[in-house]
Amino acid sequence: MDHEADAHRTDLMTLTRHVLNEQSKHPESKGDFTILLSHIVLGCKFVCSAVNKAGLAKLIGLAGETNVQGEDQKKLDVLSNEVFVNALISSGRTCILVSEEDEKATFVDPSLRGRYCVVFDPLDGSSNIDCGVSIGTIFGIYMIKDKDNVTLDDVLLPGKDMVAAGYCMYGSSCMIVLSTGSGVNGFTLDPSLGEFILTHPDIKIPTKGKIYSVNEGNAKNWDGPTAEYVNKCKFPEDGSSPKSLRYVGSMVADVHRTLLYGGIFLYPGDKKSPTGKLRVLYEVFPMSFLMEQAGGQAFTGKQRKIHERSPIFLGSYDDVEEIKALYASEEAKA
Ligand code: FDP
Repeated sequence: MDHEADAHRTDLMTLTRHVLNEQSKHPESKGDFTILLSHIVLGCKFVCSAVNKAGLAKLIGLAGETNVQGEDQKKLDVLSNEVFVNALISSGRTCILVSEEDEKATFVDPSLRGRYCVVFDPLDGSSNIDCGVSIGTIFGIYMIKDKDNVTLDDVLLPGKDMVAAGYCMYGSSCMIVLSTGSGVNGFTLDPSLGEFILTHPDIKIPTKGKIYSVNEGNAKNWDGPTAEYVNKCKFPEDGSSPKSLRYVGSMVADVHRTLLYGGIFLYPGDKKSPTGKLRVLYEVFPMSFLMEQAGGQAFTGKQRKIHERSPIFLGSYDDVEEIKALYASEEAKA
């Protein structure tokens, strides 16, 4: 009998225990962040259960509405948004919420206000819902100084000002990947316990990877540096092996694989959509925060409106360095 492995199995590091441990390093902390996070975790568990039952519960299909991005809303998108908004407000720790599904930011009633602003995409990758492919929730958290005087500017801040960011992936297993600004940790839901257990401590992305991830169907509209970079992935000039292409089409799944295996994820701007597709506040910034915390890097635009989009290139440090150099030399020529 492997007693060491057994001891490991009986001393479970749950997400809450992990965050409480972190909290104890800050004696001034009152536990507000831990409470906020436990409400986010509740939202993730609810959505995970709804995603798993979607076929059975007839949740698949359109809800008959169009969201602020002009996309058809799925029933699960609507449900997930409601669950997260309610969970975040009832935590009593939030003051402004920005959700992909709501046109306007939600200012929490002063009686329920706390010091955190949460920006989130409750169910990202919705075109993959109906075929059972991995989807996820993405979130970023800012902290404000004065909860009694809040304006939209309190969430229109650079991604580096986030105090935490993470995502929950609803895939073959349900996983939360979280950074509170000192590294990245991954927690897998044990359905029998209903708890997220630390399974991927201190995730570090490999410095260079063998995979590139991009929607190649948009190639005819790409700009020079993106086209050149992808060409180099396929036909390397230095004698190395070509990179493999993997593209799920769910940002959470593509970023998760990039984080664990290394490589690069690209959603560039192009002639048709100069600012790309992915949203700055609740897709680009949180994922960039996680990448940087894991030792990788991200290269983004700087838009500052709540539903603004931006090109994004993120992943292994060396791979992102290469595409940055191509854009820098293009800029130098201009
Ligand atoms: P979806 O449209 O399915 O919601 O942000 C939306 C997103 O998915 C990302 O999750 C994904 O990375 C990207 O769009 C996929 O876009 P393309 O279909 O244009 O490749």
